[in-house]
Amino acid sequence: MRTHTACFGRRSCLGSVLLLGALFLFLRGGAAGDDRNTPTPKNFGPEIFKQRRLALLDSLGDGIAVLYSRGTSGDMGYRADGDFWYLTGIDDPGAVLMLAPKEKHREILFLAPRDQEEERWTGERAALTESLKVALRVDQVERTSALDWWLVSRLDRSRTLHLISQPALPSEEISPDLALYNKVTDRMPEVTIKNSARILASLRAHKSPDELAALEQAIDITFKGLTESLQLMKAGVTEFQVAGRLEESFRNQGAQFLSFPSIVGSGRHSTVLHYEKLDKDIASGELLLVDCGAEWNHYAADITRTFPIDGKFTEEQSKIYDVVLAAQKAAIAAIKPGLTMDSIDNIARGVIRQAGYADEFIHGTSHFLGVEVHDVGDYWQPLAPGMVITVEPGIYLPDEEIGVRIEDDVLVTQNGCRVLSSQIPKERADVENWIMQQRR
Ligand SMILES: [Mn+2]
Repeated sequence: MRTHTACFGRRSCLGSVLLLGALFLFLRGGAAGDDRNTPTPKNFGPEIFKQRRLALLDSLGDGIAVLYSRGTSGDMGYRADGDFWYLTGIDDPGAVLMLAPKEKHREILFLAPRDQEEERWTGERAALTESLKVALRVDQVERTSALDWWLVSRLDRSRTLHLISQPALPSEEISPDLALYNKVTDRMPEVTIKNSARILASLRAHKSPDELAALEQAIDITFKGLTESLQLMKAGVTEFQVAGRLEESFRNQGAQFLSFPSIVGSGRHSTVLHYEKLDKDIASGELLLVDCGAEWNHYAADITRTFPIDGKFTEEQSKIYDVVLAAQKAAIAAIKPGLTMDSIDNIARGVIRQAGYADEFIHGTSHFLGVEVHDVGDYWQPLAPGMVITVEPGIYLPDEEIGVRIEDDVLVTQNGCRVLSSQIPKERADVENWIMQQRR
């Protein structure tokens, strides 16, 4: 599953977040917002990314790894993909990282060439200077035009090319690192390609305290956004208006990006899993399902709550809600190191099956969460402390226009787990109170 990172706002012309911008944040060690409601951004300093690269270098042992920034350009500029951002912390289009554990220059960052015409639109790009090298904590910075030379001259000594990005599916386009490796092995048959993607995935799956703090901030912003959107959530309002209030709140709190496009579905739409049209007027008596998440410093929250539009769940809605909540709680209660994603799913599914709704729970219970909303991680390996997953069972009854999903973000700890989103009400009475308080 790929993450789709949505963003706010509109920008009419070329949008590239410049390396200079990223450096600026590095050097300031976190920019303070001037709005009193804005939590102080805690952007990671370059040392955190350095440590991640060192951990990867240690695990690779020898050989060479090349990683391309495979981000997306949107309204808010260029955003690196999860792997590249995790290792470098920079959002710079065209950047390439080379890691070579046994070489003198173990970490080289290649940046796209400068273009004076382009820079008049998008701003000045960094020059290759000693201070840039120091600011990025790498051994060398080069232009991408030098990549061939650095690679070939090193392949004389190290004959292994490590694939560290997640392999693409057969139907997807081949990744640029593997495309490069294939060209190399066509020309240098003595070189071999080794799949080392699990190493990076495993590093990313184990969250450090800094990462957990960012994730908790993202969750808290999401909670406040939901609270604010409740003020607007009533019959006659259109789904996209609720989404608008929600996302405006995220942005006012300093979250520039969404974890994914918000899902705000009322009535029958509450039963559509990835409902994105949001064009329906919300009617009295309906349920409203909101699945959303703010992103904070590249970490994505992912929360779902289901609300009764009139402020009180009907008897029928309550019946379904209670089954989903019981399933979610049973799954969370079981989470501890050693358990697999599959067994968590079985526990939630068991509760729903017993209530007679086995066929109405039509998706999986959990996914990994982190830099991407569907984060990397091994779905068949036992869970370990530091991993963060979602728990999100649901029941969908289109004919009754009842869709209920309840989703929390959960950290696996030494002895069990901790719900990172425990401040967000989910007991039926608490949800009703939450709505009532916002509508006073
Ligand atoms: Mn989710």
